[in-house]
Amino acid sequence: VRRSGNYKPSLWDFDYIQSLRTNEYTEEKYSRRASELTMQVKKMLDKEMDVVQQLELIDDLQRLGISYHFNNKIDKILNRIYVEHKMRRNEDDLYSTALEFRILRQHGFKVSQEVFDIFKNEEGDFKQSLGDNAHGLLQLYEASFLLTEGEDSLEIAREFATMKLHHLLHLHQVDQHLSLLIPRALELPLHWRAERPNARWFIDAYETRPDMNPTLLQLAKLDFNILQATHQQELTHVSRWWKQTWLAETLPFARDRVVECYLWTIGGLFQPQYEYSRRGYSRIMVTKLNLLITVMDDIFDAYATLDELLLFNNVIQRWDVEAMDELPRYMQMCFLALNNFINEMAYDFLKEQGFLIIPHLRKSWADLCTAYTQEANWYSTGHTPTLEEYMKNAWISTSAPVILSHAFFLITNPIQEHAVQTLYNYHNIVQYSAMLLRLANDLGTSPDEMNRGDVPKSVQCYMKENNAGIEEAREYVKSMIYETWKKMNKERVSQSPFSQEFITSAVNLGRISQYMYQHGDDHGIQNDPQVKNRISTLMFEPIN
Ligand code: F3P
Ligand code: MN
Ligand code: MN
Ligand code: MN
Repeated sequence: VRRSGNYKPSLWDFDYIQSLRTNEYTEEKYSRRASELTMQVKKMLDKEMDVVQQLELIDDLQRLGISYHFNNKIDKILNRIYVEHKMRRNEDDLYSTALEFRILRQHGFKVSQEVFDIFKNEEGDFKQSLGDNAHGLLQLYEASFLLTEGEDSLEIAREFATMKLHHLLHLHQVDQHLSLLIPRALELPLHWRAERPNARWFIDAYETRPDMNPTLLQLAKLDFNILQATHQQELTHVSRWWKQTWLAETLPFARDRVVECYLWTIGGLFQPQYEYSRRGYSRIMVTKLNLLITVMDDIFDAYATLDELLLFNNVIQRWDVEAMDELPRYMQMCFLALNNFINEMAYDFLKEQGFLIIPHLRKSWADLCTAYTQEANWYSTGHTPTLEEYMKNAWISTSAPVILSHAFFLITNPIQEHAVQTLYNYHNIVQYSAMLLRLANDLGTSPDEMNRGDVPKSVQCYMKENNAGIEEAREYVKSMIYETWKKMNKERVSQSPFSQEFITSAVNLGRISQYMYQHGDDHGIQNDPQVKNRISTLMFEPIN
């Protein structure tokens, strides 16, 4: 019997998406104005000011989503602050200590957790007298999420700050601006948040801040709107491709999610960049990839019979185009679309960098389908694996290794053979990114997956193994996310053959996963009434 996810049609139809082609923010007068404002902010960054003020400015630029214009200047400033930091005696101001710690660590500088020792008593607990310092506690809270495994002091800092912040909110003892920021931080810390959605939210919050800087605000709004227009152009492009493949029509059981697939791409994989050509191409390709992944997943999870998918997996393992004959028509459509896509990407790559990546791309798909098939076998035999056994397969079945290996070839130039090999050994950075996707996905999608019939997910594996209830299991999965971030925090600043941009992409894929599944399942089921609004404000509505 074929199952179905009962997915609803797309929230945005083809004509609506095509209508986005004309957006006034593509006009040159806007980019000219943005350049002027950028120059003004550069001057601000050059001005003499206190370390704290400099850090606050950098923090605001980052949260507003415009720091990418100032990467060089920010690096220089932070290098200087870091050198001074090592000479300075630890200060006893919690706010500035935590702010400096977080910003420096975000940028890969080595700062010891011991900077917080001064705020602790003899027993090693944070001093109770800090408990009404809301500004300081919020900074401490955000800073604590940059911890790595074994950093107990930061672990204690997080517990202390979380408790005290809840308490202050409860007593209504925070000013208006903080009463916006604190609940949001408690929901998800800044370090776990995807940049674009966060910028959209923060711009509104910043506008209400008594000491906000109008130049920053103007630039942030304008830049957001210009980027949104660029993204819309790319989206219309992908949407035409998707229409031409006719896959949504051929596979009516599958999710038809062009906009959402594009959102994964901008949220997860790319720092904002203007130029259409290079970045635009990469974003378009990754979005096509996401669409194909989503459809393949629905075939394996729900629609195909076990016989069909074993056959399909066989063809994919050998990448045997000749053997396509044996497949049902809907699988032929899907496989040929995938084959064309890989060939297109490999052709462009061959043209630009002169070697053939077809075997690599195929390999990542073969691994994905092996993992899919494992899950289908578990499902068909009614087997519930242990959580460990499940996770060993489930991080691959997220498709994150497929996404990151394609992204690798799209954003790395020139490519070193050594890096390719490391990539295909599925380096830690790939694995942790995939774990975050898997765990967040399971929290968001498993209720519907269990209703429809699907392999037990992490939540269910934990329940069975520990004879636990669902709430306990969900809490455990959340703690696994926290633990994975600790490992990620170490890995993202360790030596590796990967470019900084690729590493950031892997980290950001984890972040956008947490965004996508924060309110349930924004990608597939979409039964949260706010989902359409959430995506529209981000993708379609310019900021006034
Ligand atoms: C891997 C998933 C998907 C959504 C698509 C995500 C992309 C393209 C990054 C396939 F996250 O969701 P689903 O919940 O169906 O995955 P699963 O592995 O649980 O079947
Ligand atoms: Mn699925
Ligand atoms: Mn699946
Ligand atoms: Mn899922």
